[in-house]
Amino acid sequence: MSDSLVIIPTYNEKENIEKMIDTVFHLSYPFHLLIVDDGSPDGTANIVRELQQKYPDQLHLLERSGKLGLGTAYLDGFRWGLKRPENYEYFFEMDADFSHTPADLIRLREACHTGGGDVAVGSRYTRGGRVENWPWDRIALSYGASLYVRAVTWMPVKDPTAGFMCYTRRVLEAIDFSSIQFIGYAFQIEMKYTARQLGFRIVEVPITFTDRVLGASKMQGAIIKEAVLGVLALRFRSKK
Ligand SMILES: Nc1nc2c(ncn2[C@@H]2O[C@H](COP(=O)(O)OP(=O)(O)OP(=O)(O)O)[C@@H](O)[C@H]2O)c(=O)[nH]1
Ligand SMILES: [Mg+2]
Repeated sequence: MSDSLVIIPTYNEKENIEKMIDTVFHLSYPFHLLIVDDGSPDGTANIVRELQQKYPDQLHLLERSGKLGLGTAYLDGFRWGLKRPENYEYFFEMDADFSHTPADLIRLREACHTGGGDVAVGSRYTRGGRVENWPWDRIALSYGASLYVRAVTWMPVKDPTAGFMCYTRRVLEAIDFSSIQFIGYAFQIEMKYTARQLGFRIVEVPITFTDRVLGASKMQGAIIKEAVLGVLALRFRSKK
């Protein structure tokens, strides 16, 4: 049994997925894993299915028919996890590409379990946080985005686009998933913003974020556009 479910959305992550799964299951805390795969043409789901023989009770796979986006992958994962008999208390978001260090899951969990957080953010831009191996223009875009979000929403979170997260059950149960509209970076902002509006406490845990080494990025212009316009929409919505 475990009280913690780590959700990893995947799209063409065959170079990373096996090592990621093995790494998570060798951590000193017994996390469970749910991979949400969107019919990856490279066969990522087949690798997961084989590993389920090795980790039958801990490793789960949710398969969707096509590339439906990161936001709905997480929402489907949360819905799946909330109904499980394990009665998970902590739900984590993490990328498959090792940009997030799996051992930091333990620190995120602690920030909620003993640190008083309802939500914990693995933060690049809080004191002690870092970004490694990113070209300067990518850092500028990401850091600029965080300043923009804070200016528009006044949300006191230094890394509002972060995708390395721990949500407690009470937060996910309070959020109306059908009201969540965005799919990319804007999804990450919208979830934090919604949690905050519901009065939950968000704590930041400094992390070192590393650029992916293997596999291809799925970042697209449309995701950036959604975030720029979506943040304004969030603010406007909250004033109504
Ligand atoms: N299920 C699912 N997973 C996705 C989708 N898009 C991206 N992912 C996964 O989401 C995680 C983050 O995607 P990345 O491509 O690393 O995006 P990113 O971190 O914004 O971009 P990079 O920094 O360039 O890696 C990875 O585990 C991807 O495989 C999607 O549409 N569906
Ligand atoms: Mg990545």
